[in-house]
Amino acid sequence: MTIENFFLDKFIKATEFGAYGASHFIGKGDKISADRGAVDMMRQELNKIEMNATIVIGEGEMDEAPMLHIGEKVGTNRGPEFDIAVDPLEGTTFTSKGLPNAFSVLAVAEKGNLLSAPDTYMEKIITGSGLPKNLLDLDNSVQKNINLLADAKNKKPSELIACVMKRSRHQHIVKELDRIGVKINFITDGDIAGGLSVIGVNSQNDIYLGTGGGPEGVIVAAALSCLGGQIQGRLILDAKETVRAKKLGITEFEKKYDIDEMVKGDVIFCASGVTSGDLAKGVKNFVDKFEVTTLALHKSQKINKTNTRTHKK
Ligand code: VTB
Repeated sequence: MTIENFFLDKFIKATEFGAYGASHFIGKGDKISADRGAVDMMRQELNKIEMNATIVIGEGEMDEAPMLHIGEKVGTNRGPEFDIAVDPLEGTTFTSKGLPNAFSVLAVAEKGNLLSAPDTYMEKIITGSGLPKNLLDLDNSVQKNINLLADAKNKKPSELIACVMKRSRHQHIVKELDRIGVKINFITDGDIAGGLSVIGVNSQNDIYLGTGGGPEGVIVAAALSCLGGQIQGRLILDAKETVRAKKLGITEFEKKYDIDEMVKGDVIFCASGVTSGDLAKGVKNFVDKFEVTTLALHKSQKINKTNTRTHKK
């Protein structure tokens, strides 16, 4: 089964309006309002779509904040059954500080085809296309993974480039990469864009590694499944989060998920820029209209396009 073509445009509209909702708060130092602005607009658009959809990746569960939460039903309640992963504002800090690389993003699959995970941390290793399946492993040493990747890419380890989010929890990774002579491109936030930086023949990076958000892990997996990349992820769950994970159907708490276990079947992925960045240009606000740019992927239709549109306010 595939997701019908006409849905792509409707999901693009959901992230376009999500981005617009956040854009009022660019540079205003208020992460919470920026997030809420994106959530409200995205929800409004999702609820117009003729579908029977459930948020499986979102911000917290039922009893939390007025966010698009895990388990929330969206759509008109008529039509096909979808599972949706949302990050209405990826880069709340970027938005509040007026920095590049904030966007509104979602991924859609048919019911049961997206990993439903609590919003905890996830260890991740991400690589691009054209590599043997499941080449790298989170339980390998950094050295071993780099050697495997270098061999597969016919390069020397010191010719590889890694993307790492700047966090003290990544000290051991950085130390190892330095020792091997791998160049590191640090990001301060935003590991969806960081993860996607390994894609393409002229990709900026060869590998992304480190621990970031679990929701971001599933969303990037959805995009990677359209673009031919790979990810391995493992949720990091404390006692309380283990209880939440159980409720969502997770039974193996230390499982390493390969891309095919996070995302199955057809996928739609849309990311609309709030501030300009690697994936899309930012929102331009005019008096009565706004312009917004979206990276849109639809796996079964082999669609990979960047779309700029104008909407009335
Ligand atoms: C992660 C990462 C996101 O926020 O969730 C990060 O996946 C928060 O990490 O892309 P810390 O708790 O270490 O700050 C982002 O960078 C942006 O939402």
